[in-house]
Amino acid sequence: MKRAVILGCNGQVGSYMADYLIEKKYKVIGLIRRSNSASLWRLEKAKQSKNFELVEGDITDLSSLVGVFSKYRPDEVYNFAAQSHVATSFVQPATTWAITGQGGINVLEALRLSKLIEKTKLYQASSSEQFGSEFTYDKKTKRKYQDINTKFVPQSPYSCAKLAVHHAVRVYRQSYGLYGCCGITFNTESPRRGSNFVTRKITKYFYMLKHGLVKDKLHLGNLDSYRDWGYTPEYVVAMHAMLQQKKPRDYVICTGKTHKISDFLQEVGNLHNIEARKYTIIDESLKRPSEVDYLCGNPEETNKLLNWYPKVDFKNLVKIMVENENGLE
Ligand code: G4F
Repeated sequence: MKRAVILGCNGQVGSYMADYLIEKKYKVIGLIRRSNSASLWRLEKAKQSKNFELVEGDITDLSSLVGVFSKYRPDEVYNFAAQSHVATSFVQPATTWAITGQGGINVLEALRLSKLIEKTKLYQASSSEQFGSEFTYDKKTKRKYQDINTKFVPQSPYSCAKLAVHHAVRVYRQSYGLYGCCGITFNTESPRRGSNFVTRKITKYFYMLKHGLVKDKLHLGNLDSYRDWGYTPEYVVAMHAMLQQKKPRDYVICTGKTHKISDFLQEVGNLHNIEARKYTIIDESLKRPSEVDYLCGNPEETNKLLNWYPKVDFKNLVKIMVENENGLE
């Protein structure tokens, strides 16, 4: 039985990865921080499996990682642990660095110190935020996109931290023979998304409005940025597939389609039969000091290399999120 350790397993992506690996007959060890507010609602399904175990640990604490890796000697480690909210990273840059940046370095060092660097495969969650405002322009198709060859010009403390770990994975691959892959993931959404991210914030608000649970208007920031939104349960399939290839390398995980935040808002309104914009206020304080205006991945290479083709399109994604919204969390 293969063993996998998931760092950040009670977050959105980590929880879907836990479900997927359990289905694939892995023994799954999920690392969670000891905290009074540790939220486990996303792990309801995983917790029913006898092959799922939760252990206490923290990626900011190197010795706790060494302890877990030495005890379980995993075949695969998936690192989703992060302070992953971009706007928060402007307010708490040092905390973001400690968790998202130093935490990622700790994962690499813990593998090395546990003498697993050549045995255990590592998936590192990189981010399309690392591109900042850069894109590649294809003159023939007149398409603007980001892929593995697009330059990284990070624009937030969060993406600086992510990029540092992205490069560190390459360094450990070259220097110590690590099988490590970075999945440069574009916005990944689902009903398990945290409600401080814009998609869930919108679906939750309109659920509450419909049920008479909210009277105020919905406060949002910039509605004009473009995001390439995909469905998380499909994305974890690509992440796992990366670790099953002959050689390690980095990939982008995306749909190749992009929409404005205002499109998402409108589509949620359509599904509720209301004009969503009427219930919305633009709140300047929610705009970021530096905004990434346009993200649209080019999935072609990943499609071919991993034989991975996501099926849930934008409209379906919004529908899934609206239909599964319960106003909680
Ligand atoms: O939902 P968001 O907060 O996601 P963002 O910043 O694109 O980051 C997400 O995707 C990244 C991958 O591309 C991940 F690395 C990262 O960890 C995270 O998962 O914001 C999306 C857009 C932004 O342009 C933001 O300015 O929505 C805009 N927005 C407008 N009003 C808002 C709001 N975002 C949030 N969170 N809250 C608002 O009220």
